[in-house]
Amino acid sequence: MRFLSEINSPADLRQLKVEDLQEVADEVRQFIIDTCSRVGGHTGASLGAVELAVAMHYVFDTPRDRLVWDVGHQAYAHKILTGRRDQLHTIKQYEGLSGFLRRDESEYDTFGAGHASTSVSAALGMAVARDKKDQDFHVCALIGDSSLAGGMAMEAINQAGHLKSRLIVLLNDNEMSIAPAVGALSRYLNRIKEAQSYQWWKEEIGDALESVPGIGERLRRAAKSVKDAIAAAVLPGALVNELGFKYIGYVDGHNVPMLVAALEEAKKVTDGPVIVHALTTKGKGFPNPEKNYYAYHATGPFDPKTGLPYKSTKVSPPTYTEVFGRTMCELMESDKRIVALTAAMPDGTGVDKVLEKFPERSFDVGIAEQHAITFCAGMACEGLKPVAAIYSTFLQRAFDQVIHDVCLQDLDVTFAMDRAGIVGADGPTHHGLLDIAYLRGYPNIVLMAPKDEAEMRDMMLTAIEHPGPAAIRYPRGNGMGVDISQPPRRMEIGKAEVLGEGTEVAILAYGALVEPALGAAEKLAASGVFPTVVNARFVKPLDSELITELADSHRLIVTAEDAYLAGGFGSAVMELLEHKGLADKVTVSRMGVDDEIVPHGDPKILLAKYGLNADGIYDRVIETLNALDQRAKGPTRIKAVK
Ligand SMILES: Cc1ncc(C[n+]2csc(CCOP(=O)(O)OP(=O)(O)O)c2C)c(N)n1
Repeated sequence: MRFLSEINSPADLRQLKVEDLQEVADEVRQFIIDTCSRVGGHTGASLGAVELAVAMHYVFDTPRDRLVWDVGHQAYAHKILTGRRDQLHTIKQYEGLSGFLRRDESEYDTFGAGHASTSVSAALGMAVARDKKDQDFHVCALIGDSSLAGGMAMEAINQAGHLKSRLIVLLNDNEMSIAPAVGALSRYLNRIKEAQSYQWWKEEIGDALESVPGIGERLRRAAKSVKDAIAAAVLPGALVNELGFKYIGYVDGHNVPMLVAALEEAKKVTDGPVIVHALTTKGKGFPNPEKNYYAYHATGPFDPKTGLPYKSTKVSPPTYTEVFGRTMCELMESDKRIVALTAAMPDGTGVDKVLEKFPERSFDVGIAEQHAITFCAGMACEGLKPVAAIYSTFLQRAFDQVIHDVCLQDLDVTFAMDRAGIVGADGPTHHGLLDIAYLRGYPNIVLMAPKDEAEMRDMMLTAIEHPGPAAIRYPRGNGMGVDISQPPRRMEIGKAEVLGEGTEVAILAYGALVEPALGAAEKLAASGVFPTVVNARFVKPLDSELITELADSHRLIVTAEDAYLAGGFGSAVMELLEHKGLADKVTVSRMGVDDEIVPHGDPKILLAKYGLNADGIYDRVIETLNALDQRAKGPTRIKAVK
């Protein structure tokens, strides 16, 4: 590494000559490949943005100038250039670097990210604050073409044009989301690329860009004439015209000198927002001859020479996501009213299989969770049965649409919330810990969580056949390996399942916590405690008859969930007991995630940290029983086995 080993901050980068920057980018790219081949990560997304990161840190006086990255998954080069090179191998691991951006990780991470389409709003806020405080620095938002189509980004563009704030938006256009980009905006960007007049501009001006000085003026003139030409010819009412943005582009997003020249021009625009349109290739330089940018977006460890993933010999049960896709296909076969939705996560949710099999009855709406839900509501008004497969964390975006557009009108929409619970490496922006709390407060929604993949199939049928709103939450990763060959069966809504009858203690587990509860029960038996174990299945409606009986016949109820305790399943049980006047009759001990932000890392480590495994439940039962005995002034009866 001729340059990179000496670059410990962007200030070091800025000492170099423009001619050297392409080599710096090559070294950064190689560093990402070497590191991600060992530890995995958002490899392809980051490889596509290497030159953008180099050019931005060269042109802007970071951290004084503010760079705001959208999502942050593509920012590995930014991390490398901002003093985190030697920690990159810890990325996404417990106590290592975050896979996204965090203000508390670096002063160069001006805005925390993980969810898409936030950068332009945040950057506009910074630009407005700068102007109000009479300060003078640049603000540049970097956003991908798919994130630009997200509702928030569009709203921000709208306001930026209106305010005429000095703001730079660098568009990283690779025609990809995680899957190929969808939507009219994507088509619109393609039209810019295809515009004849623009090709002329590119040829005419492209070469000149590399020869300093004097580029700036020509580029600006050219950009203006191109803007006018495109606006007149192909872009009625679009971004560069009606919305008040200046347009510079398009630029080869892998040519650092060209990017530097374009960003230098953008810096000179003082009377309003400007968009620099860079064309990039996702996965640029990934060492796999098979061009599969979709697969490169994020990778596990791979062979750095061939780019091929290291194959695991372990045979694992199908993931919940796979079971969802397969079951949707079965159910859609027999009920023509069912339609499937994803918001830019076809493979992540299993809707990719449905899109293949039923292209007319399934939709990828892009990064547009809010629209997705109201779109579902509209279809439900006309008698269809939409199933929206959206990660628990991303459905947070559409909270009001779930309530106002679906639940309030009692519409028949099913929410399939993948990645519920602690997701692991993606961390705090992606944990699905809130869905119980944010959905449980509404009167008419049915909420459920399966103990395994067979029960998930039954729940899918149950939710879809239920004529109102219903939601299923299920975890990231593999199922339990149970038999799923039987057709799904309809379940009785609000009925829990008693898995083992015992005395004194009842463990009520929700969804993914059922298995650890059974593990804890086995361990407790060895200590002479024989708990009743219940698979709660539903948090709304709760099985109030069973829980009332348990409160009557047991001394302690332990609830377990992989969610925030506040407003969660355990809270629902306590509310029920209070409502029934049984709050004093039985002690309730709730297990879940307490009032703190859960970091990123291996789910096993994180679940253990919060006691959400068999050992943790075992410990809680023993501790609470002993505390109850002590309170009753009896001797400590049970010694914990370690
Ligand atoms: C609100 C939200 N929905 C979905 C995602 C999942 N997601 C992460 S990156 C990504 C694709 C982003 O595409 P683009 O903005 O074009 O950037 P690229 O990865 O192509 O560089 C998606 C859908 C997210 N992070 N946030």
